[in-house]
Amino acid sequence: MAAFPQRMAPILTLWLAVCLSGALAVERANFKTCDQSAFCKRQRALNPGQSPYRALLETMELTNSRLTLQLKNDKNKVRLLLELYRLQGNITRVKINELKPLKPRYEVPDVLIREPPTEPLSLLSQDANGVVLSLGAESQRVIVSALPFRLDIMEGRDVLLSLNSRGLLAFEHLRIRKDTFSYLITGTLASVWNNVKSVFSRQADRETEEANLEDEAMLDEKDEEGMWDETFKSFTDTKPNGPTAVGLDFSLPGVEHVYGIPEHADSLRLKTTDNGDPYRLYNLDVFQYELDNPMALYGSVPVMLAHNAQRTTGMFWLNAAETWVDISSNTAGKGSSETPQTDVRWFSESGIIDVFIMLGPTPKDVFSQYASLTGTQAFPLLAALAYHQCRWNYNDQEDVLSVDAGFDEHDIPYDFIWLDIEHTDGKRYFTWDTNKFPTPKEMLQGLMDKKRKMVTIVDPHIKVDSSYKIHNEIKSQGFYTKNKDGGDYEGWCWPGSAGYPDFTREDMRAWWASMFAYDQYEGSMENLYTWNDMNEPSIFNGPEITMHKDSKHGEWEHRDLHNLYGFYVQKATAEGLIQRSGGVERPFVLTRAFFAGSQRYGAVWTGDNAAEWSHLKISIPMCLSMGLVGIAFCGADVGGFFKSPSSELLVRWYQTGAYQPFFRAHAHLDTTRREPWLFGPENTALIREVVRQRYSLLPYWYQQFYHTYHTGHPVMRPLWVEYPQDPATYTLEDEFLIGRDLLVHPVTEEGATGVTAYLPGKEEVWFDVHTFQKHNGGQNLYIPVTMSSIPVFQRGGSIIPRKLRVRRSSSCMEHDPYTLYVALSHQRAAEGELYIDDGHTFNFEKREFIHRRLSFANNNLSSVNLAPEAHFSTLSTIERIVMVGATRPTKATLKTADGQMSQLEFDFDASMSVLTLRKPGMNAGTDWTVMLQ
Ligand code: NBV
Repeated sequence: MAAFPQRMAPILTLWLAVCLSGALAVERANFKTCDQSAFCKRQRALNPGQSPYRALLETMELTNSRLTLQLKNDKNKVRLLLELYRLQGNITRVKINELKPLKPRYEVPDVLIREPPTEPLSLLSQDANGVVLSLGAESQRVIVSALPFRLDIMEGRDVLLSLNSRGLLAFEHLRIRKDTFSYLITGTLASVWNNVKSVFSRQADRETEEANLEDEAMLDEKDEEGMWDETFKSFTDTKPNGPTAVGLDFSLPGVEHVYGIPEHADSLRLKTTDNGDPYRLYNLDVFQYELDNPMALYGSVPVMLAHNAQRTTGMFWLNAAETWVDISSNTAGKGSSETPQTDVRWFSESGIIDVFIMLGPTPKDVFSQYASLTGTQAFPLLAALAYHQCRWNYNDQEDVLSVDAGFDEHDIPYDFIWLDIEHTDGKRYFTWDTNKFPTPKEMLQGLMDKKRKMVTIVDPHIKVDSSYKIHNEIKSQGFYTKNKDGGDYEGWCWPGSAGYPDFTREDMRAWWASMFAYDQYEGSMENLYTWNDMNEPSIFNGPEITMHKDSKHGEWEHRDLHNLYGFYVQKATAEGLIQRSGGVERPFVLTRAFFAGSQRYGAVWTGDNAAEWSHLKISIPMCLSMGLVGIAFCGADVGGFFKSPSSELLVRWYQTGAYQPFFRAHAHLDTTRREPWLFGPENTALIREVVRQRYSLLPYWYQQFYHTYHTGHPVMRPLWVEYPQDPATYTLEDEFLIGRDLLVHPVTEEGATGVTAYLPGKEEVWFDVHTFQKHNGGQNLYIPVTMSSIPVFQRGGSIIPRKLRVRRSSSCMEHDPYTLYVALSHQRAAEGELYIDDGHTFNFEKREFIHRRLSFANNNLSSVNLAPEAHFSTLSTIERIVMVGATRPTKATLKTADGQMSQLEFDFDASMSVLTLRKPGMNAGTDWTVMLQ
């Protein structure tokens, strides 16, 4: 460990930056550019051209569902093993590893939900140039060309995607350092011995002359700077395994638009990277991040979607090491006479190449294909979709009580109040500062009495303190991540010197989960949930504010799995919350760091944004990008974390956040207080109104999350997901859809007097949800706005359930009646759903729910059971039906499940064509029909 004053330096800088945060700027020098990352520089230095790899067709083996063949690098003679699988659901998996690595290379565990089921592959033809395999349905084939090696995935005569067509497959094989003396200094004796042993045993296997020649060629390779160690600022990264990077290029003919690979504070449509750094995926705590930038942020999902009017394709690069992604396009900035093509190149510091090509063809097919690999969004508690009130920090119990009372006083609903790091005893997580929070259970009980909940923060840095139970247990069980020399890794974070539990270990995760038991986490109760912050992991005195890459998780280096650390922290925490209830209750865990598959464990937020208009705007593409790669439960700090928002910005942020999946206000310790009632009565009223809009729409949000849990389709969607053939939607990022039926164009410009929203679909009609005004689809619509305006439109042809009796929390509204909003299409029809369960347990998995199909056709509105084998009962009734785009009936008759008929009262507003059926009163879980005459 570095000396104390040195350790303090980054913290001082951090604090100075926080306190003087007039002008926000990321400390760019803390983070590597591609040029400063040795493997990135090496990979990027390779230029497209003829690949040195040839496919050795004579080594090909084809079993029912797996093709293997060797690839040989003609320059260094090293052989790789290519494996190709056809997976169920139109997915092709390509794995490339060394044929005989000196020791195993890291293959990402725990991210795939199972070993993906395969489908038969069949050989169509073979000659000296290559082989052609059938990919099953839809005339899809894969062509493996031998010299040079390349792979083309075809449909009919069209190339959908090519691998190594630009010859950039680059696989740095494991090797023994030639300069053994310096190797002995930088590496450990043990790893040298292991390497030597494995070379000897490999040598014993060797029978052919050729193998020896290969070794000679390997030894001929020159070492370059940065291969065996690398220094960045004052940090030296030792690399006992030498260079281990892997890279591959992909070409997408006909594609101009690519999306995904979060997390970046950048546009929804990814930019070409020819004139700057590639997009970086390396989970980092980037203090005061900059916008419109490919720099890495807190989380990484190595999934990219390519889209054009004919097809959507996905690529999932399953590698958890530091990864960079280059994008280039032949049409960028040029005329459109050429056939467009996008070229993508991925490279990672270690591990293997393991890539899943999801062939769509629709956007929703790609979502389902990806979900079949990594799972879907955990179905959240209904309350978690409501409003969350957070700040760093609510100071003490009294503060919590008074904020809680403030919401009642100002008639604003909220469900969760959050406690940040200051609630603990000296940043010892799972404890309370007993001066400020002497009776946490009393506090929690008070909240519970009002059907409200709390979240406390539990970070993964553990104070090194022999009087701290958590530390002692982790230490004594040997659960800490180790440094390169085998001792417990220590870094500097909020508590001072801290250890970092090795969350990659299953036994460690099981132990961590057990710490959430009510008798372990003192002062906890059923209405207390968890927030995992700083889990990149953030280490103030570490390289790039994170963990040394040469630290160890068992046999593996941190380098191999860095991007998985935060995933594991959230997984262990969510499992803890499930276990404490005996498997009955759904957990709620918010995480800052994430990876592919993190959707299975809870929600994600976009970290430390700022109270600036540009940050409000970017919250839309940031959450849209996450939704495209499975993480549906995304939100940004409402109000902005750093700095203090003007009241206009705060109101606009509430109006935007209320229509994004995770809706939480949060603020930095040094900002002035900003509970919703502190900005004068007018602004309080504006905030109250929009929070209430969120609450009334919770039935629809919940239903969307139920769907995403089953399908993997995002809740907050770019318009092109629903209108894939409309190029006008491809770059839109100032508006979005919630599910299929609500279009939101929030006001994100200061002083705006109007916004122009694109209403998609020439066949569609859209209704303003506030005025019921009708607009045709397929047009740009100018909407004048005032401070109270939030342009939201309901698609004609849809039915949306709402609960209009907003109360102090969502749980208080459980048994309240529904109002159905039926928006008619041009054809005078509409469809929707109603999903109801208990809102908090896993009993929905035992089919304890109500799922109804609501439809309007031929003047009849009816509710039928979509899940006859499911059972649940509700006290909620339908108290009102509002039909927009309707005509005046003479009579409205309700027929209920028992065959009873009754006449309904109604109003008709001819100016807006709105028919309101009053008090039909039937139970929401039953069959019924309303007939209009
Ligand atoms: O725990 C304090 C903060 C938290 O409020 C914020 O939301 C996190 O993103 N945390 C980061 C650590 C310090 C930030 C300067």
